[in-house]
Amino acid sequence: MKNKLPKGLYAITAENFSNGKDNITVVKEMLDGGAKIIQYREKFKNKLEKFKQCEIIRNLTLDYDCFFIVNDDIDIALSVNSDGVHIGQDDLPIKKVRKIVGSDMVIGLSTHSTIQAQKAVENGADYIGVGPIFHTFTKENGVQPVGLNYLDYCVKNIKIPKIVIGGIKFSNLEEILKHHPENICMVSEITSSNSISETVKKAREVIDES
Ligand code: 3NM
Repeated sequence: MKNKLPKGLYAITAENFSNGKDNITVVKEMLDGGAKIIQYREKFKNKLEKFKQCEIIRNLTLDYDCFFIVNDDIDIALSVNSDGVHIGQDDLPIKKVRKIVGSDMVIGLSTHSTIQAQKAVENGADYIGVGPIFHTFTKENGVQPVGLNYLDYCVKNIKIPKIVIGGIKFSNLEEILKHHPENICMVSEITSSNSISETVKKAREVIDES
């Protein structure tokens, strides 16, 4: 049966922005704070290192009933049996990814324009990333902010779940929530906070109450 992405806060690892904590520690703290979706995103480790971390995280997320998504590495996603895989515009086309992962695994695609969002739906993505809404230091290749107009377009026209991302902080969260997207992602606001579990808890409260 097809996996179903929960609504609400979508948490992502970012070891470089985690005050020296490794991904496993970060994930444990996110789970303690009640995270219900965690994406493993890691751009600086080799395949074996990533696989080993994902194996551990898969088991932790199962214990906590948390949806687990692997970024970029379809082979790792399959080998640890994650709930989903997230890919970008320069990765394999969605239809090819679907053939590889089968019908049950959730496939998410980052989008940065209306055309990309429409194509994602046509090609069978299960959700799209919508961003970066604001300026972000966390994404390496520095895509320019798309702004709130793009979010507004997606909310009105794109029927699959939208994960809003990029420069989202507690200071601009209310503005994002006014658009009622299914999911919201705050990366560095969570990973670089003093208490990741407390920050996840607070973010969930604000998002779930909206
Ligand atoms: N993807 P922060 S922006 C991983 O727009 C990622 O597709 C983006 O990090 C996209 O919350 C981004 O720290 C980084 O700004 C977001």
